[in-house]
Amino acid sequence: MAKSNEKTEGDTLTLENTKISKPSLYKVLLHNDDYTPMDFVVMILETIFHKKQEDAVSIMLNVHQKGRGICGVYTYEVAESKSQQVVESAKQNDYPLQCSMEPE
Ligand code: TYC
Repeated sequence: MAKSNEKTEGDTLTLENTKISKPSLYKVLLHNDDYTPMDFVVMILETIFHKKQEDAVSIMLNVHQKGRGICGVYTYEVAESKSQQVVESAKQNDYPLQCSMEPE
C-alpha cells in the first residue's frame, strides 16, 4: 500500500510514496509437558492472555491433549513479551512450561 502524500513547496519534509504496511502477526503457542499443573496453566492464560476462565480451561485441555495450542495472536513485540512472561513465571515456580511464537 502506498500513501499518496503531501509535498509542500519549500518544505524539507517530503513523504512521497511512503510505504505503509500492517504489522506482521505472530501466534503464541503453549506446549504440553508432564509436570506443570493444570491450574497453573489456566492461571497463566487468565492473567497473561486475559482469557475468561472457561476459555482458559478449554485452551489448557486442548494443549494437554494435542501437545500444543494457540493462546493468542499478537504483534511481534507483544507476542515476545507474553512468551517471556510465561516462561519467567513458570521458572519462578520450578515448572518446565514452554511457550513459543511463530508467524501467523
Ligand atoms: N499435562 C499437564 C498435566 O497433566 C498440564 C499441562 C497443560 C501442562 C498444558 C502444560 O501447556 C500445558 N499436569
